[in-house]
Amino acid sequence: MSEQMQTPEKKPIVLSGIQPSGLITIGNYLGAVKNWSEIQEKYNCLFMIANLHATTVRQDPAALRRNTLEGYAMLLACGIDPERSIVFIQSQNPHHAELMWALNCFTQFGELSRMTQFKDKSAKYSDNINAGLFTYPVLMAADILLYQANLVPVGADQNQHVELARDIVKRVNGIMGNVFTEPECLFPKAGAKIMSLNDPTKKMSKSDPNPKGYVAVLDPRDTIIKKFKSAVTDSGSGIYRADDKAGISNLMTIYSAFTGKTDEQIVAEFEGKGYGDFKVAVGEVVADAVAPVQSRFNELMADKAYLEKCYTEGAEKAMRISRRTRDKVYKKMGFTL
Ligand code: ATP
Ligand code: LTN
Repeated sequence: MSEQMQTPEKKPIVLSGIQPSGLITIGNYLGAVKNWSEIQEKYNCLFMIANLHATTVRQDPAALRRNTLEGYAMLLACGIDPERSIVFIQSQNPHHAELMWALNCFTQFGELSRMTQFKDKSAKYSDNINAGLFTYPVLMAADILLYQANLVPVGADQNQHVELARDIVKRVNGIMGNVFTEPECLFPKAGAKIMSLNDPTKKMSKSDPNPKGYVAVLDPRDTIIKKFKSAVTDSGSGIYRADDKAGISNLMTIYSAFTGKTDEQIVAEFEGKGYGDFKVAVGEVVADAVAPVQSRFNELMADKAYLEKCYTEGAEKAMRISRRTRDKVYKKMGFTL
């Protein structure tokens, strides 16, 4: 545990973030945000809207501003409590970009070239392979290391980025002495990787241009059920998990994550039933689970002054902690402060 964060109780420090690159999906919810709200008692938590990360892909500024506010409201609607956790918007704390510059100088070109997300996104956005897309993991390392986070609750797709942050810590600590805490991933028990509904070999992604691939937490009930009904599955029958049943396996993961039922219980429940029955059941369970989140979200969006107060205070609290790390590193590097 770092001696740098003076908190009332010495609980481990948690930091995570989500990009405002679209509407939060049930993949983000199960892989990350639901878990965040559940661990607030146990840890000293910081959660942020990673809007700097979002611009590695071209964004419309008005849409980014709206998605940032909606993303923030969504974190609170999902149960993150701004009194217990520090909830802030990344661009409101300049220390992130400042520490990133220092860490850039301790990160190798070869390491960044190996990042799967960089390879995927540069294939997907081949007309805009910008330097930000390449150094994205360095900014993510800065996010984590600024707060001396011990744990980073993310979906499985972010493991490689957290591993890189650990490598940066070892390198910098080796050169400058003990400046950073080495972080570890914290994966949810169920739902660390939810796949797309129209291609179960691909991860569900909120920036998927085809909205049939994802279910947004804010999708209306009938849209949710319709999307599950048209989810791509194989031509076989029977509800059970198997390698050649990626679609059904993904639906089982979703059903299990929302109901807490095990695979055996699900198999028994749907014995003798068809894919159609199962898809409707999954849709209903998901729609029921997100309904209270949707109403809380609508209440929050109707009170912009409250949201502004929360994110302004969140940024102040975040900066009070991150300034210590930024100053320490800048001094050690020989930068005049
Ligand atoms: P984008 O489509 O813009 O890349 P995304 O949907 O992948 O966005 P992020 O903002 O990159 O979402 O991720 C936020 C959090 O959600 C991360 O912790 C990530 O691991 C988790 N996450 C994203 N997609 C999934 C998924 N399909 N299953 C489980 N967790 C996920
Ligand atoms: N890259 C992450 C979002 C993110 C993040 C972070 C997660 C940005 N900064 C710091 C954990 C810790 C993603 O989910 N794609």
